[in-house]
Amino acid sequence: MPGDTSFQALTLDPAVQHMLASAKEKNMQTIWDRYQQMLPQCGFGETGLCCRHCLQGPCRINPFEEDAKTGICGASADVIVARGLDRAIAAGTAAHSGHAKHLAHTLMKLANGKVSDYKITDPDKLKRVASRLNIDTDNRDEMDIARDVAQAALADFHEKDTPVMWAASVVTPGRVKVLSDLGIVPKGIDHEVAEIMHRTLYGVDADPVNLLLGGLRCGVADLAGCYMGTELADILFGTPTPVVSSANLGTLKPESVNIACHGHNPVLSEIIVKAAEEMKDQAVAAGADRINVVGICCTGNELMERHGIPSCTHSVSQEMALLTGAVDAMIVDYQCIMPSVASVAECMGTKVITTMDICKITGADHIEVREETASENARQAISQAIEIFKSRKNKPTDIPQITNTVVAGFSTESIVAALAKLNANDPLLPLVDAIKAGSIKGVCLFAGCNNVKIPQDANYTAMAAKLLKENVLVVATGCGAGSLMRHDFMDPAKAKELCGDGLFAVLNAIGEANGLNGPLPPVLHLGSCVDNSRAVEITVALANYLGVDTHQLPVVASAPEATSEKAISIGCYAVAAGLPTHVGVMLPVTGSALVVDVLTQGVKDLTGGYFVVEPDPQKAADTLLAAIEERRKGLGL
Ligand code: NFS
Ligand code: SF4
Repeated sequence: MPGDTSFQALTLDPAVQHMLASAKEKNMQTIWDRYQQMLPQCGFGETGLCCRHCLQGPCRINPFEEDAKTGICGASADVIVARGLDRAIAAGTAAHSGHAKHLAHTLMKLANGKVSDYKITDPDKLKRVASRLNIDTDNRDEMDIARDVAQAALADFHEKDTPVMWAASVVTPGRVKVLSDLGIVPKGIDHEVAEIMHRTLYGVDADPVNLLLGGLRCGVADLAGCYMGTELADILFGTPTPVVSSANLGTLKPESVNIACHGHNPVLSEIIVKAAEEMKDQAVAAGADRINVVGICCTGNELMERHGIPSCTHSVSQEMALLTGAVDAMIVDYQCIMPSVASVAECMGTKVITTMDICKITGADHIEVREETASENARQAISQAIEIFKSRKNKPTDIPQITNTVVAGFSTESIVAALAKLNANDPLLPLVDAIKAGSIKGVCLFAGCNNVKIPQDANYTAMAAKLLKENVLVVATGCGAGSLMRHDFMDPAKAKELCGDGLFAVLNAIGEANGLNGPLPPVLHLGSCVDNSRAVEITVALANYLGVDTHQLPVVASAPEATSEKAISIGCYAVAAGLPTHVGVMLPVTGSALVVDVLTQGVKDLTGGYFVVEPDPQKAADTLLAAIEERRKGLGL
């Protein structure tokens, strides 16, 4: 089914174009309508020149006028902008690490015999992580090791004498020194978030550079939260291996009970998947052929990478899943869930079910899911979905028949295993050789969201297309991965067409050596947003292998359609790791020339990394290619 091309300016995804036409017909409001109503957006907010950090405010600084150059307390534009950015970094860090802390609690409860719905799925990874944390693994009971790992994870949240382990033990030795010399090794993840709140309070830190360094340290704490989130999820639910799946709205099936898992934490979605398998008979008794679980946003990535569960849609198009009329329940945990889904669901006669104490939505049903009773809670939610299916089964649905083939599930472990088929003794050598020979020029990580200000997927697809042709190995996470998968960038059949010759030859050699009878997909799916840790892990492995530091490698990152504050904190740790990091949406910092200068230039002298803010995808790709070339030269390549 083709899309409605009159919506091309809003989204490149034909399935979403189709649903936008359908929304218009139904006279239903979407995020794109609400964006139009919001225009023109406030220029003070846009440039970061609005402060509400005390009750004397709000203060705003007009960059074009002489009169008010400071807020009422005397805070300059530079200070106001830096404080605002710091709070965004803290919010992103709190979210990623909140997700990781949730997993740490689950692991602890498992080790203490308090839960029966969870198990250690990857004991080898448990041992590897434990060893890296200097936890003894010899002849010890698995649950004792798990308890120590969970203990170490929880200990990383508060201030202590030793640095945050999930930061200090995951970067190169050289990077530890760089970060220590700058005083930006985090002391505790929660501690850093709290300290940002303290220093950005009325009348505290009024030195913009000092504020930005504090923000960078919080960004390193965000790396710890993400890394911990990935590792604990792999231990509990399995480390991804390549898996064939599918994406887009066509993954919804009119004859099935469709459950969309939306949000982030596999602590919830894994249990939904298990309970859905067990409840098939109830669905069949209700007249369905089966229970069809699909994912939205990062939960979609988590389920896809571990189980090959299809991803329905991502980020700005989440309302579209409900508009099909085929979703019987959208079960959510936290983060990136637009409150509007509850009203769309109500109009469509379906349900949004919230499950977490910290994320309730007016108009949604709430079923509190606790680890101790997870399976029972999940069954309750699925029963509701089956009830809704009963009343909708004979009604028409409007599902665009568009699906894309996806090969997902690339973890560091599975990539190394695939490379080992080319060289069992020295798996990284074939990759390093390809980089040295120039058949792979460098690596680009695409991360982050879609943003209503940008035609959905336009920047991802334009940039990835260009970089692949230039033989840059492209990896992707989060809704960036979601975007690229909905445009066939994760379909191995498209590798020849999309990749430059050098890159294709490498992807093909790895695919053939692994018995795939063809290449790996053009873009490698590394997972959800916390799984940006996998990109860091691979980069650090390459740096250690070559005996250099991460800022010297031809590795770059891009969040071309960023939305969430989480994307900002991720950008900060990419910069702290030394990567040129592109953002395709203006950050609210342009009100301060000094802050812009530090982020895009000054920080280079400190970490080697820096931000590139460039809305034009072609120019952005060129800038990243130039950065890759510069680094290749630096390495003598
Ligand atoms: Ni990442 Fe995942 Fe998507 Fe953006 Fe939200 S789902 S954690 S923040 S919108 S990529
Ligand atoms: Fe205004 Fe200063 Fe208060 Fe901010 S902290 S609202 S700039 S008086």
